[in-house]
Amino acid sequence: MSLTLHYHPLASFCWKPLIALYENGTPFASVIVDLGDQQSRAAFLEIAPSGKMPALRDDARDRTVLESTIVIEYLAMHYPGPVELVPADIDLAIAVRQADRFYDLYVQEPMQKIVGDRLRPEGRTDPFGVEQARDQLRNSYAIIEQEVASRSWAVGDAFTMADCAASPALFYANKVEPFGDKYPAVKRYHDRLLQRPAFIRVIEEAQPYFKLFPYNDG
Ligand SMILES: N[C@@H](CCC(=O)N[C@@H](CS)C(=O)NCC(=O)O)C(=O)O
Repeated sequence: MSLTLHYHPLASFCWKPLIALYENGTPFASVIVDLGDQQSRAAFLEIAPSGKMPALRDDARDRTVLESTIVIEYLAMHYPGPVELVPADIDLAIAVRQADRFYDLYVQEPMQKIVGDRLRPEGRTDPFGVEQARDQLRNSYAIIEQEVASRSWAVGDAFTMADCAASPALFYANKVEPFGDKYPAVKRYHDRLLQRPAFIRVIEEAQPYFKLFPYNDG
C-alpha cells in the first residue's frame, strides 16, 4: 500500500485527513503515534521533525507530507475520489482554503488552548488565556452561525476540505464551550457533519481513547 498516515485516533488535527481518506475510500495504512512512548516518538520525529501530527508518507511517490491541510491538498491532487475536497473552480477553492484556515486558527486553536490548560501542572495554568480562547470561540460561533444558516456545508452545497476541518474543530469545541441554544445553525451544521459515515467512523475509532480527553468529565 502506497499511503501511510501517521496519526493518533484522538488528535483533532489528525481527524481532518482521516475524514478526507474515508470520504473518498482511499486505501491507506496507518501508524498510531504515541508521543509518550520513546520508541514511537523517535520514529515519528524521523518523519516529522516538528513532532506534530498528522504526517502522510507516500512510498509510491517518495514523498512525506506534513500539516493536515497540506495532506488533504495532496490527497485531492494525487489521489482524487468522488468527493472533490478542493474544488477545481479557483474561486471556490480559495473560499474552501479560507474556511479551512478559519476552522484551524479560530476554532481548533482556541479549543486546544482550553484543553491544553487542563493538562498544565498545578499553579502553571493560564485562566486569562483560557477566557480569551472562550471569547474567540464564541466569536467564531457567531460568524459560523451567519455563514451556515443558508447552506448545507462550510462552503456552498458540496462537502469539501473545509468540512474536514470543521468536523473535529466543532466536535471538540462543543465539548469545551458548548453551543447551547444560542447558535442553532451551528448546531444543525454540526449535526449534519455527525451524520457523515466518514465522521461516524472516525469517532467510533476514537472511542477507546476518549477516556484520555481532559474534558471527558463534561
Ligand atoms: N498545524 C498542524 C497542527 C498539528 C497539531 O497541533 N497536532 C497535534 C495533535 S492534534 C500534535 O501533534 N500535538 C503534539 C504536540 O504538540 O506535542 C496541522 O494542521 O497539522
